[in-house]
Amino acid sequence: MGPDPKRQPSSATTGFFQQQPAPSDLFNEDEALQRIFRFHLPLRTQHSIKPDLQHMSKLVTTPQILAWNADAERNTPYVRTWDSWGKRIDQLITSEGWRELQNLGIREGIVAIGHEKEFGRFGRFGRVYQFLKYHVWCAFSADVTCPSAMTDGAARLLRGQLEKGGLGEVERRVFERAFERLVQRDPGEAWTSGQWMTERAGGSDVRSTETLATPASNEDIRATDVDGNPLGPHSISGFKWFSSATDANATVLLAKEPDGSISAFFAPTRVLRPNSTTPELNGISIQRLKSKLGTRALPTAELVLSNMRAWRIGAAGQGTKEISTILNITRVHNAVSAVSSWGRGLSISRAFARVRRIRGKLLMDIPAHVRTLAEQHVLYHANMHLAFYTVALLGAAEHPSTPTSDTHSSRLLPQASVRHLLRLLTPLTKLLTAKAAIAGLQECMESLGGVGYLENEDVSMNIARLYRGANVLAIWEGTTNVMVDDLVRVVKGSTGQVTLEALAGVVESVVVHWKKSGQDRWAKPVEEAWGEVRQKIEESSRAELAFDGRSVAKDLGWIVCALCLGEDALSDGSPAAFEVCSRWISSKGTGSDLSGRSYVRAARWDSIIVFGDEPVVVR
Ligand code: UCC
Ligand code: FAD
Repeated sequence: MGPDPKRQPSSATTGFFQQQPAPSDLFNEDEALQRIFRFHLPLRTQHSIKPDLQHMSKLVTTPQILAWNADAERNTPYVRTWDSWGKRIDQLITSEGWRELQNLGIREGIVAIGHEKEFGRFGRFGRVYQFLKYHVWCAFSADVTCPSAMTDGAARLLRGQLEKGGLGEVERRVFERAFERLVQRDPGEAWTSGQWMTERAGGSDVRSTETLATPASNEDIRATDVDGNPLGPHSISGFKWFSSATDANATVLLAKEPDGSISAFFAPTRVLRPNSTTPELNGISIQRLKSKLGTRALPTAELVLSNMRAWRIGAAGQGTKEISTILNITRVHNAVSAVSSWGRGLSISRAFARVRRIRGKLLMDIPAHVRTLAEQHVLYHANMHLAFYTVALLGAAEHPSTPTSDTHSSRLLPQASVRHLLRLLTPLTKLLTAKAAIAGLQECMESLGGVGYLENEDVSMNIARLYRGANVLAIWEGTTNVMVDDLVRVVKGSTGQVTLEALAGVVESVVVHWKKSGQDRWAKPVEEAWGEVRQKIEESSRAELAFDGRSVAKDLGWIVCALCLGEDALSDGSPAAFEVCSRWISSKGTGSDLSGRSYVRAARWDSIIVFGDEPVVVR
C-alpha cells in the first residue's frame, strides 16, 4: 500500500529524521579493550587469539544474534505447571532466542576457554583470553552469561575436588563426567550449572539456611543421573528463594546438615527413574518465576526441593568455604559483565555523537558534551583495568608454573603474591565495577537524550536494557556492603598482613618504575594514599573498618587503578593513555580534567580521549 493520498504531508512523515548511529565492532573500536589486550598478553598469544576475538566481535552484531536477543527479551520465560492430564510437570519454557544464545556461548567456548586442555598452551593467559571474548559477547548475550558464570564456577569447584583427590570411585566418576560436560563446546553434550544459596531468611547470611540434607533412603537408590551414574547418597529438602539457572542441568547448593552446620552439595537437576528413559526433575518443583527490573530473559525462580538426591562437596560443615570457590569466579564474571555493558553503552554514545546535530553542530564537536564523555571514558578505562587485573591474577593463580614476566603488566603480577592479591581484589573489583557501571550507563542513556531512555527494539542500540540489567550487578553475588565485609575479612584475617605486604610490594615496585621514568607527579600521590589507607586498615578494628569500609574500598580501588593505568601508559608511551592516567590520579578518581589548561587545549584532549586521533604534541 502506498501513502494515503488524502493525508497531507506533515513533519510526522517528512522533514528531519535522525540518521541512525552505527557503532563499529567493539573489539576493534574500544580503545580500553585494545589496550588491555596488549597490556596483559604477550605478542605470541595476541597473534593466536586475535582472529577469534575479531570473529566474535563481528558475530555478535549480525542480524541473527540481534534477533535472538530481541526474542529473548520479548518472549520472557514462563512455567507450565501442569500438563493437559493434570499431572504436575513444572516445565520451564524459555524463548528460542534464549536457547540459541546459550548454545552459541557454549560453542564459542565462553566457559570452556578458561578450562580446556587445548588452551593449556595459553597457561595463565587462558583466563585473559576467555574474559576478553566474554567482554565482547556479554552485552549481546541476553544474560546467558549468568548461567555461564555459575557453570564456570562449578567447573572450577569440581576440578579442585578432583585435583585434591580422596574421592570415592563412583563420586570421582560422577564429578569427572560432570566436569567434562560443564566445559564442553558441543551444546548437545554440554551442561550448565546453577548456584543455589539464597533462602528467604538470608542471601548475604547463609548461616540461616533452612534446607536440610539427610541420608537418602534405600528405596530411591536405583534411580540414576542421565549418564547412568548412581545418584548421591544425600537427600535434600527445603526451599530456594532465588535460582537464576532454573534451566540448568546441574547445581551446586547449600544445605544444613542434621547437626546444623552448612555443607555444599552437587546434584544433577534431572534423573532417570528405574525403567524410564525420560529424564524427570530431581525432586525439584518451581513455585514461580520472579518478576524483575532487568535480566528479563533469565529464568529466576523460587524452587521447592523435596528429596533431591545429591553428592556432598568437600568436608561436612564447610559449605560456605567450599562454595566460595564458585563465588570468587562468578564475582570476576560480574566485574567483566559490568565493564562490558558499560563499554557497549559508551560505544553507542560515541556513535550517536558522530551523527546527532545540535544548533547545526555534531555533538562530537560540542566541547561540553565531549567533556562529559571524556570523564566517563577515564572512569571506564580505570574500571576496565581493575576488572582485567583481577582476571590476570586469576589466570596467574591457577597456573603458578607459567612465568608472569613476559607482559607489560608483569610488575603487577609478582608470582609469589598473586594468590593474595587475587583474594583481595576479587570483592574489591566486584563492588567497584558494579557501582561504576550503573552510574556510567545512566550517563550513556543521558548522552542520547530521550532516545537513550527508550526500550529500543534494536537491542544493539538499547542502553535502557543494559542499564536495567546492570543494576543487579551490585546485588547478586553479594551486595556492595557484603563485598566490603569480605574485603575486611581478607585484610583483618589470618593472612591479612601477608596480603597487605603483597600489595605494598606492587605499589613499591611500580612507584620506583614511575620515578625512574620521570613520573613523580603520579608516584607521590599514590605513595601517600597507600600509606594512609594501609595505616587506617592496620589501626582500625574489624568493626571500625567494616563501618567505614566503602571509603576504604574506594581508596584502595583508586590506588590499584592508578597502578594499572600508569604501567599501561608507560608500556607504549601513548599520549592519550598518559592523559587518562594523569586525570585519574589528579582528580582522585572522578575522571575530571583538573589540568587548568586553556579551554581549547583541554577540549582537544577530551576529544582525543573519546574519539582517538592522537595529537602530535606529546606529554
Ligand atoms: O546471586 C547469585 C547468583 C546470581 C547470578 C550469577 C551471575 C554471575 C555474574 C554474571 C553476570 C552476568 S548466587 C548467591 C550469591 N550469594 C552470595 O554471594 C552470598 C553473599 N554472602 C557472602 O559472600 C558471605 O560473606 C558468606 C556467605 C560467603 C560468608 O558467610 P559467613 O558464614 O559469615 O562466613 P565466614 O564464617 O566468615 O566464613 C566461612 C569460611 C571462612 O574460612 P575459614 O573457616 O578457613 O576461616 C572464610 O574465610 O569461608 C571463608 N570464605 C571465603 N574464602 C568466605 N568467603 C570467602 C571467599 N569469598 N573466598 C574465600
Ligand atoms: P539481605 O542479605 O537481606 O540484604 C539486605 C541488605 O542488608 C542489603 O543492603 C545488604 O547489603 C545488607 N547487608 C547484609 N549483610 C550485611 C553486612 N554483613 N554488612 C552490612 N550490610 C549487610 N541467589 C542464589 O543463590 N542463586 C541465584 O541464582 C540467584 N539469582 C538471583 C537473581 C536475581 C535477579 C537476584 C536479584 C538475586 C539472585 N540471587 C540468587 C539472590 C542474591 O544473591 C541475593 O539477593 C543477595 O545475595 C542478597 O541477599 P538477600 O536478598 O537475602 O538480601
